[in-house]
Amino acid sequence: MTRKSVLVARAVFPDIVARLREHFDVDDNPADVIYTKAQLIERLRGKQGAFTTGSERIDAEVLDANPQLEAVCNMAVGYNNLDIEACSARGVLATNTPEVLTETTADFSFALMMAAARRIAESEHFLRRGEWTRWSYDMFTGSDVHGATLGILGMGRIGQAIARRGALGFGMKVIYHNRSRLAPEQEAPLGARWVDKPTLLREADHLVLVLPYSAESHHAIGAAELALMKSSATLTNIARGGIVDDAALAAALAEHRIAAAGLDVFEGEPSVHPALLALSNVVLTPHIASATVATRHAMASLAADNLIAALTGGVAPTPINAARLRPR
Ligand code: 8YV
Repeated sequence: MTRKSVLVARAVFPDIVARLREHFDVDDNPADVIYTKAQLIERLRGKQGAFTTGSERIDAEVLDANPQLEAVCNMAVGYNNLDIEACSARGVLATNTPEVLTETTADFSFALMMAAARRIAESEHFLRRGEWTRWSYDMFTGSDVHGATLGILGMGRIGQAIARRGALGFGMKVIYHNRSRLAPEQEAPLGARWVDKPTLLREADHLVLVLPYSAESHHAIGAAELALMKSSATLTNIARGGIVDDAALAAALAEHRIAAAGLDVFEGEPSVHPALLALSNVVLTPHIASATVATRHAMASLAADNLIAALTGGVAPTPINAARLRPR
């Protein structure tokens, strides 16, 4: 059997690239160049497999220019950068990396939520500016996380891991909204209650967004939704940019219609809406919810497992479209 070729589209752990080299001819990207679409199409020439991250868009145009492509393995749980319908129609297997990042991203949602609620970034900047000269009773007073109502929009694996932390670790009352309700036996240990979206927005003290990005979830939180929230509430987004209307959020924060926000993802990232950058009641991080060494390595390893299985006649462990794949 002739050796297959794969593109590793971004820089990743050297041991992962080395493992791929045991099976394939590998074109990797240690300089970590972000390929334009034309460069991506060119780089994929003659390759049967692609190891991608959220920064590569694989659409019909890329696939049609590379009909030899058999598998696209994304190092991310979210896959809005992949046109799954286009992949399925061309018999291209797409895979993602669920499970391995669940607990790490759930941890990070709490880090952001607590930083927003307890004004950690804002007060740290104040201290560094040398403005801390005395104690005062209301200096950087925020809102409690323990015992508060945690609202979760999107209740997949990560949403459930966040609920578990809230209920068991912080004694929070957990409400959630999701298209599909959890079974009562899943809700019970989380103490979680399904509510409709307006109720979620009205009742949450701390709202966390963990739903996948799609045409339906675009601007799921805009001016109208923000208007329903408590003025003391915080909003945390670890899901995807575009789920929140960033301009509307910046306006709500500036007018203190909600208290604070913690954002790890942005519309048009790595650009960040300038109005958000100008505000002190928002904590901004550069899409790092899954960024622990162990978790990023586990993600890369799972993406490699998928690629190796897909191109060597095995069964990819975490396929997205295996059931919908058109035979090649
Ligand atoms: C990734 C993520 O770091 O898994 C996801 O969906 O958003 C992050 O964990 C990012 O997408 C890079 O691939």
